[in-house]
This record gives sequence, C-alpha cells and structure tokens, in this order.
Amino acid sequence: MKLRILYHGNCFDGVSSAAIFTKFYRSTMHADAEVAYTPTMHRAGNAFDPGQFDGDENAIVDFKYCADDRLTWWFDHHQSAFLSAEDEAHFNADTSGKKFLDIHSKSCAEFIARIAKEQYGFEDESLAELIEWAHIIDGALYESPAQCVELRSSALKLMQVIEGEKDPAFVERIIRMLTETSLDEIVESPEIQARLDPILEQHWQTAEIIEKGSIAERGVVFFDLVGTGIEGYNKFIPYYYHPEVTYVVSVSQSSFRTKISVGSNPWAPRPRTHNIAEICERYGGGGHAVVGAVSLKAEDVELGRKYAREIVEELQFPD
Ligand SMILES: [Mn+2]
Repeated sequence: MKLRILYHGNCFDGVSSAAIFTKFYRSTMHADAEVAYTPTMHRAGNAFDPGQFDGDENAIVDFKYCADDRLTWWFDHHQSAFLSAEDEAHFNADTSGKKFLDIHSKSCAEFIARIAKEQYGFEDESLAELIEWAHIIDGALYESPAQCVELRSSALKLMQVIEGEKDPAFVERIIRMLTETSLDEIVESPEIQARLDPILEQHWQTAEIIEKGSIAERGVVFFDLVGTGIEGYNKFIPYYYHPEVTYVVSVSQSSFRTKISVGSNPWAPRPRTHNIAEICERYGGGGHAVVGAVSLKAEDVELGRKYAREIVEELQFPD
C-alpha cells in the first residue's frame, strides 16, 4: 500500500501539512502505508506532471487542485486553488468526500487537523506545537517583524531551513522527523545545525542587500533582486527596515522563473485596502488577499519589472 503525498515545496505549512496528513492517514486508514513525498512549486502553466500520481492513493496538501482521477485526497486553503474553471467544476462534481478547500483557514496544517478531528475523530497532541507554528507562519500572525527576522524560536529556524533547502530528499527527511519528534529536538540535531549556520549567515547578508536596495515611497517598498543571486528571502525583512509601509513588491529570478512577489505588512500603520490575490491573478499569478506572487518564464525579467512597476503604482497611496 503506497501513499503519495504532493505538498507545497519549500513551505513550512506545506511540509507541516505533509507530516500531519501522514500521521492522520497512518492512524485512520493504513497503519503500514509506505509514504512517498513530492514537492510541488508554483510555475507558469500546469503545476503537475501526470507521472506524479503513482501511489495507490495520492494526496495533494497545501497546493492547487488537480483534475486527475488518480487524486484521492486534497486539502488546500489558497484563494487561487484552481488553475481553471474546468478544474473547479471537476472539484465541485467530486463525490469522494475526501477533497477539502477552506480559503478562510490561515494554514493548511490547521485545516487538515480540524477536518481529521471533526470527520475522522483523529487527534494527536504531539502535533499541537507544529500546527500552532504553521498557523503563525502561514497566517503571518507574528508578534512583530523582529520575531521572524531575528529567528529566535526553533520553528522559525526550521522554517528557514525548509524555505532554502534545494534537496527535496532532505526536506522529506524533515517531514519524517516531524512525524516523530519535537521542533526543538529537530533543530538541535547536528544535520539541521549544519544547514542552519550558512543559512543564518546568508539571511543576514540578504537582509543587508534588501535594506540597501529598497526604495520606499507612498506606502510601498520595492526592491529588485535580479542579478544578486538571491532567489528567496524572509518575507518580513522589508518591514523590519521599513515599518511604515503597507505593501512590498519585489522582483527575483531563479533558474526556472522570474517572480514578482507582493506582500502586505501586518503591522502597517495604514491598513491594507487591496486584495493582492486579485491583482496577481490579473497577471497570471495568485495567492491570498494579503500576499501573492506572479511567476513568469525565467528569461522574462523585463516583463516582470514592468508588471512590478504597474503593481507598485496601483498599491501606492495618493500622497
Ligand atoms: Mn499554506
């Protein structure tokens, strides 16, 4: 009996969701299921390869729906959960009772735990800390930008490892550890410490590049990371240095995409008034009301910069 779990890659909530679903599945469905994991990433066009659904059961957690009849379980909480109207119609026609969407849930981890408890009577106290942190991280419910830029707790340190890890096999190791032990124990392990040291050094270098390269104007901070070699960054760095802004827009480039990231400052003195998912959807991207992104082909840097300028202008306050 093989269960394949596709999870939102390089995402603390995605990884937590994979661990929680694994424990839920093993205790309520098949105790001896062999579980295999595949990370999924947002990219232009279709997010799935047909060959990915190779389990006796296949689950997607914290990621878009896939209208493939081999998909047996689905949990998502993203506003942009469907690639197309056809996918949404396929979901609405589903009668399995094993596919769940709640765009109001702050984290997919919490959503899976809630459904598992309400509909299957599954509850596991050892997952409580993980669920709480996935909720804080994915819901951006931090106390302050300093809490997550200074990275003092184990969950936030592990978040940095997960977000920056290029080897899916190591992320899979983290998922398996999360099903077995506490966040403190995982972070204290030598293999995590070895990865954490260079990450923290890079984190502070990235923070410095963002601090120096950002322009804050009329409530929006903008920076362009193309050419810096930085593919991702802690989303709260901009607010750590610019607590006065309401929005952040950035352009970055990796080997497989040019990405425009759009976010909003949870502690903004002037509250957010735009729905960021709606703005990103106009450019072919998506996300949540509070944070979103647009992915373009890697070579479309100039187009990405143009879109970013337009989004900055749309988000800026009149004065
Ligand atoms: Mn999530």
